[in-house]
Amino acid sequence: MNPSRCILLGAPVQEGTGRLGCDMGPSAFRAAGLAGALEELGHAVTDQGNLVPAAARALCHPNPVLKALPQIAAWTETLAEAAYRAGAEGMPIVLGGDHSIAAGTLPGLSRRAAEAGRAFFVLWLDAHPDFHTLDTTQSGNLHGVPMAYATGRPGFEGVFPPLAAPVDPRHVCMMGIRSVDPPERTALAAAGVTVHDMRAIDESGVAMLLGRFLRDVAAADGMLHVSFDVDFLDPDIAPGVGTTVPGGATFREAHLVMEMLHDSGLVTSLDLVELNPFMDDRGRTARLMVDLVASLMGRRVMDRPTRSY
Ligand code: HAR
Ligand code: MN
Ligand code: MN
Ligand code: MN
Repeated sequence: MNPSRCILLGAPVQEGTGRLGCDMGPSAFRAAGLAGALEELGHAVTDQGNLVPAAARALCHPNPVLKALPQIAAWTETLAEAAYRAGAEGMPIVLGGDHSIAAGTLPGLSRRAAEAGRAFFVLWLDAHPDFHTLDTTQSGNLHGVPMAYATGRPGFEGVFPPLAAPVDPRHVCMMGIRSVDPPERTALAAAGVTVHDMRAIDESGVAMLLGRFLRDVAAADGMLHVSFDVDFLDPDIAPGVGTTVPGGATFREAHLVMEMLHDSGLVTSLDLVELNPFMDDRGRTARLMVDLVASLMGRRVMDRPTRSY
């Protein structure tokens, strides 16, 4: 990967979860030295600070459990526009905030790709597929819906902004999945999303599964967005997250994913989401996330010939 211009965008969103604390995520990424780590690797960094959401307007929906719908809809609009603009200036790195921010970043960046005439691919690193619609969510936490919205599943009309360029679900690869609700499971299969659950990782290893996806992205000359939810990682190494699910990616599995992404040269944008500094152990999770981003952006143990996938 050539030196990039990294555009840091803070998205202090916490209303998409059932608990407080993710609004401190952008500060924790900064305190853990994200910008310095990128600069050390030769990248130029512009930190645009934290975004401020558009004014929320009253919204009604028949599902009574939905939480903070007006606030998340307002953030979605703001984030889509900000990600779209940043995509013209360099590589957007969006610092969440909970995963509801992907309801803004994915549409903004897929619109950017569509205007460039490029296919848009998403690598979704998460314990959860976040594939609920506003009608199927039982928790009402809107960090559980962004992928359903961004791929154009019905039921978001009149609530979230219309999609300029829905993400093709067949261009989405999920890894690390280990907590799926029944309506999500059915819908993922019907939509043709590639889901590598933890069992698939156990059986085949991340290198084989990711290599296959990266070859597809390269063959289509696609743009690749990585949406990295902290709970992709095993909670033993990454406790700073609200929704811990046992049996996640190990330290080396996660670094290998990042190292392969770097070598592919395909990544054009990144979300870092669900970091909850209130749950963290003296900044340990924030520092691990910064180290993983460094691997994605070119930090390596030994020089080696660049591999293409
Ligand atoms: N599927 C569950 C729900 O909808 C849990 C969603 C949890 N989401 C995140 N992001 N932590 O991946 O409530
Ligand atoms: Mn998520
Ligand atoms: Mn998750
Ligand atoms: Mn295609």
